Amino acid sequence: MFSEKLIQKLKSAESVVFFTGAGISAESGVPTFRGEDGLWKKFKPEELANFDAFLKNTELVWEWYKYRKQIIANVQPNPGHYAIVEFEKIYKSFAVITQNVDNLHRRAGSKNIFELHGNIQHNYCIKCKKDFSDELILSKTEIPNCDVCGGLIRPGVVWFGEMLPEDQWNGAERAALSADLFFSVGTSGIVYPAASLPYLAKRNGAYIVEVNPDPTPITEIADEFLSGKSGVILPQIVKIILDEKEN
Ligand code: BJW
Ligand code: ZN
Repeated sequence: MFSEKLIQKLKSAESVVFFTGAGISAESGVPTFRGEDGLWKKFKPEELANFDAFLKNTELVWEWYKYRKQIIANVQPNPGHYAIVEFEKIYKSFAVITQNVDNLHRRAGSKNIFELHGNIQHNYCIKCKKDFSDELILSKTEIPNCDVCGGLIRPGVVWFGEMLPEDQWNGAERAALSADLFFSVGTSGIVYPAASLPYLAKRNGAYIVEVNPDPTPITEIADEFLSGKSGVILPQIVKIILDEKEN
């Protein structure tokens, strides 16, 4: 079912990286951004996930985030997230680089995580940067404002046109550069600079394995394309590693 080459790579790899997108959380019940189930009220993510949209349509953008905060608070990590936790126990050098803001990798038990697009549980004032809890945000029906300076409170995520958190990006780049086995899982690979990481890893000699039900631009450079759901495929790969260890 899996190629000899992949089994060989799983045996010999010293540094493993998982690069994940919304698809890894789809089986938990978190909608993806693009594709058939991906649209919220017919808005494209590009229309809502930017600072101008937030200033112009604050209520609408907050409605979208509150809707997603509620979903995320009520779902659980799935077998794909848990399989990635197992990888971290097996390989000494290991990192999860995620574009997701849903915290499900951490809740599953992954430790070395780089969050490129922030975290939806984080909220902060756009003027004085004070942090606010979800409890407070979700208890209000009106647009949330800062109790210190009156500024608008925004979700602590990265929107289009905004820089990625420097420490997270630098860590992710370092991990991608050092990877000899790089998994790209559940991402459409169209949002940059995140989508540049598989190419960077490839240029530096990593073996690229993509897991996705559908091909993406990353498929072109992938050494293996494993077509299917991550919650099904990743536990099968973990089983292979554990079986090989026993023999
Ligand atoms: C499954 C599955 C299952 C389903 N199992 N798989 C032109 C060229 C290059 C770049 C640009 C450009 N014009 C503008 C840019 C820059 C822009 C960009 O990339 N735009 C492109 C769209 C063209 N990028 C930025 O602006 C970034 N910042 C930046 O570049 O800073 C420098 C700068 C500063 C100032 C001015 C200009 C530049 C920031 C990007 C921020 C992205 N933010 C979002 C929202 C985060 C907050 C939130 O969650 O609300 O991040 S957008 C959204 O897309 C979110 C995601 O992390 C991101 C990626 O989506 P992802 O995860 O790939 O999800 P989907 O839905 O697209 O795909 C799901 C996949 O799963 C599919 O393939 C399915 O098949 C698969 N799947 N079920 C496995 N069971
Ligand atoms: Zn403030």
